[in-house]
Amino acid sequence: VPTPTPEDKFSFGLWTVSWAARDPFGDATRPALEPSEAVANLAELGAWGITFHDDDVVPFGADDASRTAHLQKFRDACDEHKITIEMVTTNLFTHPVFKEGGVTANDRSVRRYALRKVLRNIDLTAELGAKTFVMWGGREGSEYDGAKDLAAAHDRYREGVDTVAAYIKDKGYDIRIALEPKPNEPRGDIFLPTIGHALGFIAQLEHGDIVGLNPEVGHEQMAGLNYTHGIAQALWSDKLFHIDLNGQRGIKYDQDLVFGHGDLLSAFFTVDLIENGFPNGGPKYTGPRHFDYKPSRTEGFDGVWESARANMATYLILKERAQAYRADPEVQEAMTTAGIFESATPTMAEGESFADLLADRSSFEDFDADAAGARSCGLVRLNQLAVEHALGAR
Ligand code: GLT
Ligand code: MN
Ligand code: MN
Ligand code: MN
Repeated sequence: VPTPTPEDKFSFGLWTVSWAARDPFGDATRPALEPSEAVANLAELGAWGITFHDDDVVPFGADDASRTAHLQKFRDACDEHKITIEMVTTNLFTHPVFKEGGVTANDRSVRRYALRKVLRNIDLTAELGAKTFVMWGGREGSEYDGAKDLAAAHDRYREGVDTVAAYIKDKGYDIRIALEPKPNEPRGDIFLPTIGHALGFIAQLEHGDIVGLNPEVGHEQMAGLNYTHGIAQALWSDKLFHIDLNGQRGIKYDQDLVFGHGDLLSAFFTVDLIENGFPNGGPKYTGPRHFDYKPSRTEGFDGVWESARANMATYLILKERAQAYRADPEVQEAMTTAGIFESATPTMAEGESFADLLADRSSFEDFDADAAGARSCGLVRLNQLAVEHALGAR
């Protein structure tokens, strides 16, 4: 099993290993973990980076002196263990004030408070040198369709994100915003439920040039969607700013399992895309390999560190397997047969007009649709080669 090194650029949410495992039905099964202890243990395991919410490090409502002290202790731990703070995010979901939403709350005073909390956190992000600012709108949504003016709510969401982005530009900060979609939980229905919804929203922004996505494996799969396809479209749109890797088993509550402990073959193709890129070239993801998971409630601290290790080990194994898959001449041949490389050829020839296409009898009048319909695409063979590589049988 490969061992991770900082070159692998693995990072973790501070809230992942620190999760005390309280769920809606049961109390915490583990004691709270000191942020500095989390940093030390992750570094020991080979992680490169860490991410956090304001409230993960500084208790909500702390005064300025205590805020400075908490942040200093955390920064010292990161410096000591050579851990990079690569992303920062804001907790707009735990305190009851956000129960009806943060930047989309019906109550204007709550929205103004939420925005102030975010802007303060942007300054902190810049101070710490983190380049990505995630906005996960866990409380932006509703349980009941009549609970919101849905157009006004989207206006307020746009106003909120644009205000944050405008502030970043005004200050000259080198920070990009990454929106994180999720279909539901904690709200019955959350706004920007999927990658596609979020891409559509970004296109409506005034400052959308510095706004992209932080898609999470489990969140897309909770909606029955294909994560690899989703991040592919985000990449193709130059909007894949960050990723949240974890595992999920089907359409149910957010499981936040270890990466690969959900749909393993999907994880294989996700790693294949991240590490090897599109078969015909194109944009590649070069950001941190960030894990957002929860160590199962059944585990003590031994299990917490085992699960942190497991995320990285599984990723590295899949990376080896995906590289072997692409390098295998039999796979290359199967990909050729399947038309993967032919798909890169534009449908219209260079300079070809509509008139040329309409005049090309071979494309329609003389085209044998029945013969084309009868062809074998070779996709089962290609997929079985992927399965055999993923299983280490080749
Ligand atoms: C929360 C959520 C995650 C988000 C985090 C960012 S917080 O744990 O479930 O998916 O990435 O706010
Ligand atoms: Mn999740
Ligand atoms: Mn997440
Ligand atoms: Mn989560």
